[in-house]
Amino acid sequence: MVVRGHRSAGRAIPDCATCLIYDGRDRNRQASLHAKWLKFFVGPSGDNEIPLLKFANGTRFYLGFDLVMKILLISPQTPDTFWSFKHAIRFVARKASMAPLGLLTVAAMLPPEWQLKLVDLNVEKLKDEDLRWADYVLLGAMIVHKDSVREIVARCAAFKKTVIAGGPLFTTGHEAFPEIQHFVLGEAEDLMPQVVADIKSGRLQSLYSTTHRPDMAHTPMPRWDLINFKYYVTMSVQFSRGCPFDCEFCDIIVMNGRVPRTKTPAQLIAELDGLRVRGWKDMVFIVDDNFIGNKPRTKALLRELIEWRRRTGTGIGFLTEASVNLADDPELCALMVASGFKKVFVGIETPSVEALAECHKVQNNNRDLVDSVKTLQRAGLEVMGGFIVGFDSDQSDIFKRQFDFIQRSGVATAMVGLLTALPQTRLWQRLKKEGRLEVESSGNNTDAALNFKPKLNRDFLESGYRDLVKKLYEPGNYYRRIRTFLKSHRPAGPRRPLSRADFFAFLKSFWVLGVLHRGRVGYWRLFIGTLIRRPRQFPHAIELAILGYHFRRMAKAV
Ligand code: B12
Ligand code: SF4
Repeated sequence: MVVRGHRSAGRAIPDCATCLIYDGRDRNRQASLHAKWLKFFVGPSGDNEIPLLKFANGTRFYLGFDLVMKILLISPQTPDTFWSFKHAIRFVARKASMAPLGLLTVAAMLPPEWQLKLVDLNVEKLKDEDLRWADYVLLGAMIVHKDSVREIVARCAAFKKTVIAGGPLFTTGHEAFPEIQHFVLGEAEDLMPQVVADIKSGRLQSLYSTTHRPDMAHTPMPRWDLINFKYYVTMSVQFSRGCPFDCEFCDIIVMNGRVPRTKTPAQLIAELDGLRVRGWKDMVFIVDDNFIGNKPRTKALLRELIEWRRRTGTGIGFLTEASVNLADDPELCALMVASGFKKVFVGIETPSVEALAECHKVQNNNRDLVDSVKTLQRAGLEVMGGFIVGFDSDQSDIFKRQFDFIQRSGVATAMVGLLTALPQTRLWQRLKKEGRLEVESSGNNTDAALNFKPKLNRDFLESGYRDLVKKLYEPGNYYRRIRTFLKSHRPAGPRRPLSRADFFAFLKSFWVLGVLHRGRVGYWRLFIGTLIRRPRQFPHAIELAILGYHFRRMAKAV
């Protein structure tokens, strides 16, 4: 019989899955291949195939078969921290804040005929039968998942399953996982064809990596079919990777580079449409490193998004991450708001100009940061902010300065973290050179644990950090911040229809925040005040109140 293969001196070379069936030299491999599903196919032969049938008109056909692999994709458990939103998620009866987009994207790079199953440990348990079923396990993780990763890998080992690991955790530190045999480091687009070929041939290499940054125009549409939307609060998509700035502590530029690369607007809109036709109506997080890294392309996308909204009448709203210079571009802000953006996460970091200079956050320096935040709020965007304490130049008054700064800005969702040296960043390299690097980062910059020797006294810094976080989320201060925000915020752009989940979350908040919780006075003041003075902002105010409940629970645990 003639099979598809690579022609060499008139015979098929056993370097692809098909031909391995005939490769009697490797008894083990042959036995395992018999246990797998096969996909047969007939097709017109190209130059590389040996024809099975030849018709009189010269058309030639070949018969081939491929292995249909069973791939288990696992997303590890995210610990409960500020970022897990665990206590807020309960209000909307969902299980996790976001779906694992990295794995969903990698899944789309596998042959479509392979059988895939995705287990996100944040929404379901990993069953023994899942592991038994799988031929290979694909694991995607960030640093904060370390512990969960070790547990998963141990379970895979017990079932003798081969693990292929990828994602930020491994890209920046795969050496810490000697128990894993196969890694895909960096962006997977250019590497997966080889990984797939090697899986088929049973000759997986231990390391796949490249310094080349793939063109995102070739990134496939995520495999939404692998997840159940009802478990998640937000869906995520990605338009660009990379950021033009060069902040010392940032590992994004280590992983994704400083030249922003984007998908085409048509590509992103197809992804959003994929979500829409599957019934998604809620928020979508555009998880770019910096959504405005390449402003002309962002504007081109936004113009098409506005048109897409008009055409489809979708109620989907957006949130994203961007640098603070967004505030300098009113046209960009207006386009974002008109296309349905409601929130933007901005790395505000610190009121200290010395610290901004130290970490090379040039875009934040030489401006009034509170004023920039207010500009964005007036444009119709809620600003969520990242703040950092623990810079070398920080003085003992930094906690008070941060507190006043955050309160004035009206940034309700203030993610305050201790400076963390993430692997391979410029900060990490500098501290290593200075002999100040102590332990690996836990990946969670809100756990009050420094991984380097600070200039300020360690205990002072760690306890000052804890006090700051507690004070920020203390009900009186938090509700005051929401009110400051509501005063500057001018709701604009398409209105998002309230879902059933929103409605139930409101009802639940009446009971939990308005009756049971000690911050009930602040809650009712916000509730009644907003209803009377700013009815359009009422749902937003209650949403923030619910988030505050989560932050307060986490602050207590810090
Ligand atoms: C969305 C997001 C989250 C979500 C995660 C939701 C989820 N289920 O995935 C939430 C909000 C929970 C989150 C939380 C945190 N996050 Co986060 N997050 C992101 C963000 C913005 C997008 C991730 C994403 O979907 N990217 C899009 C996909 C397509 O890209 P990707 O995941 O990198 O995948 C590509 C490759 O890595 C690779 N790949 C990925 N997985 C796999 C798997 C296999 C098998 C293979 C072969 C390849 C592969 O192929 C993909 C395509 O090229 C990234 C930044 C970014 N731009 O990536 C940060 C990022 C991943 N987060 C980060 C951090 C530090 C955190 C926090 C610890 C925050 C903090 N400062 O404390 C918390 C941790 C959670 C906690 N409870 O404490 C860091 C990770 C650093 C690291 N080296 O691990 C990043 C890179 C941002 C940063 N620099 O700070 N985060
Ligand atoms: S602006 Fe944000 S993504 Fe860009 S380098 Fe700085 S911290 Fe990293």
